[in-house]
Amino acid sequence: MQDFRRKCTGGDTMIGTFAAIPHPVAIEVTAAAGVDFLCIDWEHAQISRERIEDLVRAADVHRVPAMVRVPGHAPESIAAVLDAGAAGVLVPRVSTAEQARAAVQATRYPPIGARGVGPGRAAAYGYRIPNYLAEANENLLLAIQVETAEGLANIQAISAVEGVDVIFIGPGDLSVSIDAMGPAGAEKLNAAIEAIADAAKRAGRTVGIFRPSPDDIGKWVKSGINFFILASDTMFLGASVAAGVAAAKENAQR
Ligand code: 3PY
Ligand code: MG
Repeated sequence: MQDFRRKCTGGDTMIGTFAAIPHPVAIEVTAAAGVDFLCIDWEHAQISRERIEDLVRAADVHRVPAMVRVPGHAPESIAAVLDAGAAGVLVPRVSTAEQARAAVQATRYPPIGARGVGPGRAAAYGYRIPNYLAEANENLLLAIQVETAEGLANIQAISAVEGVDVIFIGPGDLSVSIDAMGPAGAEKLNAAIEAIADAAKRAGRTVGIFRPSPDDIGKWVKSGINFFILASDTMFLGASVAAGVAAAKENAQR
């Protein structure tokens, strides 16, 4: 668990998935299935703040790092999930270096950042504050999403911000923002992804991306991307039910 950040920034290929089902059972099933990490999706799933702590706790049972995608840039949201014991944060829609610096400030304790100290679950409810303080800046992963035309334009300045570990590409939002949706936009979208990955790598950042399916992971590894969020628990559930029902119906015709 403690080596999550070291692995992500050290070049290991990391395969995680989004957790969108707000129940500890779904977290346990996913964690037991062999993912390298989980990313609880507070941006796009209906998960309450209190429930996030229970989901992190369920991942901890399996010793699988659980980071959280926060709903925006508010330092209070970042502090809340880190205090709950999250292994890191994924901050969506970062489009300027200033926003990237604000994410660093909210994630890191002084002297690097300005995160407030509190007796949350991460610090054993106060009993381990000194120990947590000594390790947090070293262990917590900060990933920021570049997924807008403005972020693409500012990628060099964003990548240069010290304290950011992972530049994570959101192809869905990016395709909408740069008008590169569907098969017709594939070439433009791929060029934008490559441009972001190149700039981030040159600045020494780890590069991550969301992929809805495992089919092209190898292609992106060759482009220097090593941090993947593969689909989500809801997507895996839907695909698996659809495939099972289709196979049963086909079998029933024989
Ligand atoms: C996107 O594709 O926009 C994402 O945010 C994926 O995580
Ligand atoms: Mg997005």
